[in-house]
Amino acid sequence: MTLQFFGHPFSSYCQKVLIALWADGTEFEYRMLDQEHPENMDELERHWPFRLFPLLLDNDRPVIETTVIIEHLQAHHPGPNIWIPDGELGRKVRFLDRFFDQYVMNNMSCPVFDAIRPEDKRDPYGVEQAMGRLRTAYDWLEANLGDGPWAVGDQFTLADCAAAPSLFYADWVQEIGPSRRRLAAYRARLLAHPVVARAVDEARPYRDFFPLGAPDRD
Ligand SMILES: N[C@@H](CCC(=O)N[C@@H](CS)C(=O)NCC(=O)O)C(=O)O
Repeated sequence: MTLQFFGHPFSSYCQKVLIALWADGTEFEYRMLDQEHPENMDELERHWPFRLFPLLLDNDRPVIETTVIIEHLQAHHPGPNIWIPDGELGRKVRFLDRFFDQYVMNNMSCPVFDAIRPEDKRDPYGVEQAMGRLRTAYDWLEANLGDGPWAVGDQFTLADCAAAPSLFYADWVQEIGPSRRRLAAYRARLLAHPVVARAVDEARPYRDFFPLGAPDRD
């Protein structure tokens, strides 16, 4: 098999890439990063000593960073979706992809990873800052997202691949709430998309892993 995907179903960044792979119907071998398969983590580390995932191996060539992986898929394993359109629309997609990764996903991750640190290594100030930035991100999205259905209009793109897992988990950390109507509706549309629903379902058995406690919904 040409493509090997190293990842875990509960990981938000892994879901970002899985959504693109599944939406295109691209075949790949799933190299699960779990305790039953230590050889997969060893191999990931050989390619990427930061041990961050997902990682894609394409004919033994490592492709790293989710945005770059999806660009690589579009260039070398294209399917029906155009993940990054040309021109101005593409620049908007790239901006929103960065926005969801940097301002939603990473701020959402801060309290999650803080909760699994030893108690004397926790960073309440950093968590407070991240939660504040997450609320700012929500307000910015509420004011700046269009009416959809997707991040840049009619086309499901890289920006939506980034948005789906980041908004899914972010709402568990800090509720979007009914006052941010447009953002809440966008999250609901994302979760109803068949490949996003698949990502949520495949991660469902691992909800006990969520360090802050997964809410009883979604
Ligand atoms: N910027 C990276 C982020 C990857 C990332 O942070 N992945 C998380 C999983 S969602 C991870 O590997 N966490 C393990 C760790 O922090 O040790 C990307 O887009 O691929």
